[in-house]
Amino acid sequence: MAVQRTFSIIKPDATKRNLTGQIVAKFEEAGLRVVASKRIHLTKAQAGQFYAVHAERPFYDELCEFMASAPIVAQVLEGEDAIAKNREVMGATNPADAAPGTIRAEFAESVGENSVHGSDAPETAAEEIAFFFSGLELVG
Ligand code: 3AN
Repeated sequence: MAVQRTFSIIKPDATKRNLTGQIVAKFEEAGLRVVASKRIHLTKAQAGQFYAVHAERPFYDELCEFMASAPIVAQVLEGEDAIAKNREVMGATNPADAAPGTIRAEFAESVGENSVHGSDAPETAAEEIAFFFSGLELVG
């Protein structure tokens, strides 16, 4: 399996509870390296643009409101099989279903406020990285 890059967000529920370091430690323990990172406070419109793929879902408005409710930490993670590895470390979307030791099992508050986002495929990883980071920020 080749070295890949994936995109990650540490969500508002986690930044508010000062869990950024503990979540980054989970990535690093899994062999993922943070090659770009920025803490930003999205507007609701920016959150809506990022999650446009979910625009028809019933939770879309709530999701955009939540993502704009406090700062997030947007990151690019690099490693062997990084996309799948990150999804594994994150755990299932609903923390009630997340495997023990995963980020969502340990930290997520609900299916909506679930502490982290991670790209689900190489195409979305490339799009999501480009949404948040310019070429100059990706020399890592
Ligand atoms: P994942 O983030 O695990 O890939 P998706 O892509 O199905 O999950 O959902 C994107 C985001 O939408 C989730 N991380 C979560 O914050 C939110 N979400 C998903 N399902 C629900 C739901 N039933 N109610 C509220 N928010 C949800």
